[in-house]
Amino acid sequence: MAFINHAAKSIAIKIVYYGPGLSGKTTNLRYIYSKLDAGSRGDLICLETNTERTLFFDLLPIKAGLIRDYKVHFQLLTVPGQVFYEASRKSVLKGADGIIFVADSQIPLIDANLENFDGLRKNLLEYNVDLNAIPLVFQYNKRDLENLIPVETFNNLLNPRKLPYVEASAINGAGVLESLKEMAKLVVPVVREKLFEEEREPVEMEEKIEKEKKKEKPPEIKIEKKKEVEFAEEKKTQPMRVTKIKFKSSKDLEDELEKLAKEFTGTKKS
Ligand SMILES: Nc1nc2c(ncn2[C@@H]2O[C@H](COP(=O)(O)OP(=O)(O)OP(=O)(O)O)[C@@H](O)[C@H]2O)c(=O)[nH]1
Ligand SMILES: [Mg+2]
Repeated sequence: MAFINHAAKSIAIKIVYYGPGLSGKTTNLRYIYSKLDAGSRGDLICLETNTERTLFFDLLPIKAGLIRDYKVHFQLLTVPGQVFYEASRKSVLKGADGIIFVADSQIPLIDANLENFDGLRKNLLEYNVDLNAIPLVFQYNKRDLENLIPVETFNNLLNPRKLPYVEASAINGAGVLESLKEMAKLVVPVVREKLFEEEREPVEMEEKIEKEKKKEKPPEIKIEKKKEVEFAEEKKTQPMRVTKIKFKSSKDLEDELEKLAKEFTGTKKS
């Protein structure tokens, strides 16, 4: 569930990049980082092993316009894809508002994709979240390589509900921003409804008036136009600044993630 701070008028939407090991999740975040100006994003936080593989997660906070007069921040997170990091993978999923499933398109990896996707379903269920009920976008990555799983096969196996999917080559940036935009299209209306419809419940009269208004014209998603999930794309590549934080144990992960979300939206724990 998105984190809202009424005092600071800000909302943090948590998007998790999930997928098997080495499918290109971290590469997505690095590309997004490189294309945003410093004012539109925070530092990239990466926890990698010395082989550059994600140990716990990568995190990138970015600004993305407004919902009503609330500033919207997306927190982009990756999970570690390697099989033995199941506990961390599950922790990172806690409170996710949307999932971008980064699949590896290479034919030998078909089972790895399916197993990982099944793991996603199970891990979400442990938080009582149904995979069918959460905003989900598929990214079929590494389309620049040869010997690829056809898109149709991917869709038959992973995406029978015909959700948005993007063919990508994250290493070249192709499809990366598109995947994020597809996610924003799905997740922003859901978050908006959850946060503001619930809040309006006690004010019956106001609600009725709102409903009447809605009948007349379709609901507007009020997002600042120039930043509307365009994420202020920059031409020149930004120098990479990566923050590394230390953990005592993977048990601290959930607390740390929550703390980072609050700090970014202007609330510090008192
Ligand atoms: N050819 C090709 N290589 C890619 C693409 N995307 C990522 N890679 C490469 O795949 C390797 C793994 O990429 P990462 O982004 O680290 O993968 P990951 O999903 O974060 O991996 P884990 O954190 O270990 O789960 C790196 O060598 C990338 O350069 C792509 O679109 N095409
Ligand atoms: Mg990674």
